[in-house]
Amino acid sequence: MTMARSSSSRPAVATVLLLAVSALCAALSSATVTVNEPIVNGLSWSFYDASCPSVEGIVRWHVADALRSDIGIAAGLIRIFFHDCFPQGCDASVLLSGSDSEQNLGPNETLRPEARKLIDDIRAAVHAACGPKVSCADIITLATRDAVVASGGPFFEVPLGRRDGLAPASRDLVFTLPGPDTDVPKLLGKFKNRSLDAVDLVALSGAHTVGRGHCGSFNSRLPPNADDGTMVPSFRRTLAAKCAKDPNAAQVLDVRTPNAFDNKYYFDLIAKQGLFKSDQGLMNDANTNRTATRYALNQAAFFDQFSRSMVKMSQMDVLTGNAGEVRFNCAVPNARRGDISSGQLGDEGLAADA
Ligand code: HEM
Ligand SMILES: *[C@@H]1O[C@H](CO)[C@@H](O)[C@H](O)[C@H]1NC(C)=O
Ligand SMILES: *[C@@H]1O[C@H](CO)[C@@H](O)[C@H](O)[C@H]1NC(C)=O
Ligand SMILES: CC(=O)N[C@H]1CO[C@H](CO)[C@@H](O)[C@@H]1O
Repeated sequence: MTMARSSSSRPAVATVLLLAVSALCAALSSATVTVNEPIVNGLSWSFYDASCPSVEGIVRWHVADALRSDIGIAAGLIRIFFHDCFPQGCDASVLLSGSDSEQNLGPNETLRPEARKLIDDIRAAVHAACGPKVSCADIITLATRDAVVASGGPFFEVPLGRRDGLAPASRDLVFTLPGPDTDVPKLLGKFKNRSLDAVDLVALSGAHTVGRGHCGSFNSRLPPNADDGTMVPSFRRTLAAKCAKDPNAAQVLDVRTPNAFDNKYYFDLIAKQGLFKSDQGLMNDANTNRTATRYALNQAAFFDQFSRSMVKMSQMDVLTGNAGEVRFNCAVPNARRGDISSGQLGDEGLAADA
């Protein structure tokens, strides 16, 4: 009896332990995606190992701290990354202020100022620790990755070594960004023009699992004569009432889990609760609907492709080596720093050098 018990309970304990350990490993490893694609010349997986080994820790700490008081900043960072990279490459040009700023152009309007400020605050902390070695473009990239992780999404390494652009993107380039009413054939064309394919489009659109949109971005779908059957009636009614009451109202992009980085966005699409035409369209086009359905059924597949597509996008038209510069203030090209009042200078990098 005793023998039988001990011989059966030992393996039982071992089995339970093993299951617990493997469940833990699965939980940890399912959220870590290894992207081993070749990277572009000039970027490196270990770029700051010697010149600023603390950079990743500093960025992670600041992102976690900011998200504790406002989870919406995660969405703000992720969108800034897209709006930086897509028009003219990941060069932090989206952060530049001034009369020719990208921020003065249509797609700009609702980039969150809190997220922009966080990026420059992180820049100040990193420059204080290492001197002005780390570019604003790399800080956007790292902070975006960390925002994805902090919201429940996958961890993936990002190659580093980007340099900051000297000037904002032109109006024409900023307007290569897709709008919320863009149909899927046009979306595919715009993405293809940036070397992103249909799978990248479906996976990257999954970033709309966090954040918000404003009535102006989806009200073209709401009038009765615009009802094309692609939005479930109860959702239409809710949105129409909301925007009638306040035309500047905000609506979460993912009605199921608005602040969690997960695959529920694709459930929304299956339920005809995608907010933008560009979202819902993915479920109705033969080039994208199988992939979108697959991500609804398999979060790990979504996380895997999202990580790959983000690493791909993070390398678009990057400036490396001696091209561009490392900005002392993410909002101002170094050459223009003398022209503006000293009150606007974010000089911590210089102070750290002195
Ligand atoms: C596929 C084409 C895309 C279109 C048409 C699109 C369009 C939009 C629009 C219109 C908004 C809301 C703006 C507003 O009304 O305030 C928005 C928000 C957002 N977009 Fe996209 N987007 C696209 C792709 C992406 C990609 C690739 C990413 C990142 C990988 C992204 C990340 C976000 C995030 C996180 C938000 C929420 C921002 C916040 O809450 O502050 N989007 N997008
Ligand atoms: C394609 O990209 C180039 C630059 O990369 C840009 O000048 C052009 O306007 C883009 N075309 C479209 C249709 O987005
Ligand atoms: C995808 O869309 C095509 C064309 O609209 C349709 O025939 C097909 O049934 C859809 N497939 C899925 C999995 O939704
Ligand atoms: C905040 C901001 O800069 N908004 C501007 C965005 O772009 C439109 C026109 O494209 C301007 O009217 C806004 O002032």
